[in-house]
Amino acid sequence: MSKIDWKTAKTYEDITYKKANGVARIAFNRPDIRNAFRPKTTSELYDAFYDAQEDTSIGVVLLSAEGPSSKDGVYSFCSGGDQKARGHQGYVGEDGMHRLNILEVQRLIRFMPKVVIAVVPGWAVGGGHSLHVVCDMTLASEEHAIFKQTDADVTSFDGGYGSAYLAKMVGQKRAREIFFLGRNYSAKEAFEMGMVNAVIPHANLENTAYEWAQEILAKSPTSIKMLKFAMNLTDDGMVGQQVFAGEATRLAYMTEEAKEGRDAFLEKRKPNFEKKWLP
Ligand code: S0N
Repeated sequence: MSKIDWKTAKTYEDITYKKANGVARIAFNRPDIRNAFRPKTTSELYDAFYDAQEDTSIGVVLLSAEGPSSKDGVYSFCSGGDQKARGHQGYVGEDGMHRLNILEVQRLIRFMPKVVIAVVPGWAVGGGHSLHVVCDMTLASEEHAIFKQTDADVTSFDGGYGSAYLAKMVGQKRAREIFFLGRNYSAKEAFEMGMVNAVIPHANLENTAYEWAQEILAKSPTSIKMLKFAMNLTDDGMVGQQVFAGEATRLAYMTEEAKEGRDAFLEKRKPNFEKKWLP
């Protein structure tokens, strides 16, 4: 495959953000501290993901990471919350406020009408592990990806998608093992557990993710969106129903009935729906 023609979409301090041929690539860029996130990082992530959601030319988002570390050559995806940015009430932003906004990033990934693929070149740890869990799919470096949950080591734990949804993915016993023991798992072990879609030789990781994205982009956008929301629905309760039903309403808006309902109101007359009660 020829080199991907990534174009910088916006410049940030803690992440990089690029686009090419319908694909957005958002990448952590703090490799010397294993791509840990501070409140600034999560604000930037939210901004970039929101841009990708709103950009109608984008159908797939890759969440990845720059690296390796300039200090020791180690690759990482993300090591979760920056422990140096942690105060008494949580992670402290530059404005001195304590913020928990990685959960807003998780919700944007979960509810955006586009496919998000975690591209894991190295360590996926703590809140970084939870992020890969909440993405629609995960591709992992055969040589360098390591999956690990340290939430219970540092008393900074994800009781939402990171744990409870992981249990639906890999099973209750495995999820409890991952969180209660905090061991390292290779890409192959993560694949066998069902939390990784494919294990890819490191040199081909990014190109493979881009190829997967191109395959998805060839599908019907409405089908992909409705399928994502349908698969989310049963785990997301009333919010899942709201997101799915919103799209049903959008489809209903496109019918003759909807046009008639709107026009009748505006023209102050009774609507004529032609009584077509389809089976
Ligand atoms: C990633 C690990 C396993 C890598 O080990 P390795 O290769 O031996 O490297 P180290 O020598 O340990 O690290 C290299 C340098 O990187 C720094 N560093 C690494 N991780 C972090 C980090 N998370 N924060 C700050 N610095 C980090 C090291 O200090 C070292 O720096 P130097 O060279 O200067 O010594 C290993 O590093 C590791 O275990 N890291 C910690 C992982 C961790 O515990 N993360 C936090 C887990 N919790 C969360 O992420 C919660 C997320 C969250 O925010 C949240 C979730 C749910 C609800 C609310 C919230 C919320 O917002 O609060």
